[in-house]
Amino acid sequence: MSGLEDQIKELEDELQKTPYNKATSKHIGRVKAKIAKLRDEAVNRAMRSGGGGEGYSVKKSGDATVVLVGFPSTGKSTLLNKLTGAQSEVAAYEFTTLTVVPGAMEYKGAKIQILDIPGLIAGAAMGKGRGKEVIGVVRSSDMIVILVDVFNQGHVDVLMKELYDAGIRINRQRPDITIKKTAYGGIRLNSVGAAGLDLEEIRAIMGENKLMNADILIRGGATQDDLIDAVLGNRVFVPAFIAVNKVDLIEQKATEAIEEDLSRRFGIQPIMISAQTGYHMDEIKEVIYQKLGFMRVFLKPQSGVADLEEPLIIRSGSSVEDVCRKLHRDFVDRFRYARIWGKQVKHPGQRVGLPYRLHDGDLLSIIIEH
Ligand SMILES: Nc1nc2c(ncn2[C@@H]2O[C@H](COP(=O)(O)OP(=O)(O)OP(=O)(O)O)[C@@H](O)[C@H]2O)c(=O)[nH]1
Ligand SMILES: [Mg+2]
Repeated sequence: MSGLEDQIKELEDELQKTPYNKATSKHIGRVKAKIAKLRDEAVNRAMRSGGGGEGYSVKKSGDATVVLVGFPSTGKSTLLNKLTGAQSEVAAYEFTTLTVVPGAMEYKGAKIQILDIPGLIAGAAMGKGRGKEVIGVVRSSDMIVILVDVFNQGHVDVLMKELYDAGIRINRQRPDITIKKTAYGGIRLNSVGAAGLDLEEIRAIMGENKLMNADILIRGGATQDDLIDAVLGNRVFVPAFIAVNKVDLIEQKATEAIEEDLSRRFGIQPIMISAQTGYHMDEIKEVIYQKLGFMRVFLKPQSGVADLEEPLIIRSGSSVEDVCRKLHRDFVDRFRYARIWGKQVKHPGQRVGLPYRLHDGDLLSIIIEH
């Protein structure tokens, strides 16, 4: 163990022993901020360290990228092959996959890229195993499938911790916290709704990060961890779900017990699958599709009738610009304006620009220069 890890361990032990209440909240805030800073330093150090160095480069393609995260031999490659028809090597020994293997899954008109990666192990966030390379790929994905097998449901806890340590926040909205450094005036707090933190706690956390003067705006409440995340930055917020593989190897009753335990402990309904037999493959595709969020947009040519048969499938929240990019690389440069018909427009045929965010079922006409 490095000195950094020892220090983190010591502080974590202290945190465990301290109950959170009004009297201890300031101290806890300070300890948490210390841990987060040390961990960031450890992760950065691991990321910078040499030895096999450059990390993986994967070309993103399709409408979204989903990454399969799990311990070695849980069946990531088997699952990738089943979902996409890719041919990632499968074997009964650990660390079969040593690089990133992409596959393409088409579902309900969406093209979803799925990435098979080397197995993750405890300590990955600090660079153990192929942690350094793997974490980079996970951070830049649009969704994470946390894969364990029926004999190792406890791996979910380890994987969650590794992801957290690597600055990856799962199934959460980014807290709405704005920090503006100032020249003087100390730490000042403004909040919309209850802040959830008192000024003393905030000062303790900011002070630990050498921030003595700043205006802080919290909308919709925040925890100490949220504030620490905001101070340190560099956090990614990614949706995820748990899949439990190899259910063909145990009895139905045992499967149900695992399902119940995981959904109770993590508040996420896991999906029980067998990548080998193909059990629940349509279900997992549907979960991926639903969780990523897609919508349909109908296109109407500048002169002509709309194609109401075949909608364009794009991520929910996409803008007119996103659609232009998808249709043709020139469209953004040659774009003049667009017209929208739909439930959310002010009037039928409303004129909009590139940043306009579309809604499910919108009818869109793009006017370009010729
Ligand atoms: N019975 C059963 N075996 C499975 C299932 N999925 C995978 N396996 C087996 O489990 C072993 C490991 O599968 P892989 O797909 O190589 O696992 P991996 O997660 O990619 O492993 P690494 O690349 O080493 O990280 C192989 O022997 C597979 O045949 C399943 O659903 N049921
Ligand atoms: Mg593999």
